[in-house]
Amino acid sequence: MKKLISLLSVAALGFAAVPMTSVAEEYVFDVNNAILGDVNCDGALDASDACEVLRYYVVIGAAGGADKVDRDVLLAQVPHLAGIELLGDFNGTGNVDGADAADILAAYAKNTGRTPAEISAEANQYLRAHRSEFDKVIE
Ligand SMILES: [Ca+2]
Ligand SMILES: [Ca+2]
Repeated sequence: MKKLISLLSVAALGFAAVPMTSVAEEYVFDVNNAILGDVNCDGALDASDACEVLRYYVVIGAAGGADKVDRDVLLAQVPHLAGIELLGDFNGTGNVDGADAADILAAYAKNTGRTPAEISAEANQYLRAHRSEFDKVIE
């Protein structure tokens, strides 16, 4: 049921360029309960979302811009692409970049009272856990 809601929500928003199979398998997106910046759609805004925004930003940066990156490359290297495209523009500038990641971390700190050191440790833990995926992006 959640997968169906995900599929319908994304389809209703007109994101036809996103292959539905990928969306249905990887994302649980409820448009009524979406949290801006929660790009991995796990219901919480935290350091992992900032890491995923940075991953996306690195991929589009390597391609020379969001308008130049091959869609297949994005889909292969950015597992939370639909969430990033829907919820990643945290600061409302019209594009998703490193500033959104920084602002997500700042909001996470403000919302939770965590210190920069604690948040940095969480981000490092997330990056270590997903190291093989991030290494592919950097290669
Ligand atoms: Ca999240
Ligand atoms: Ca932005």
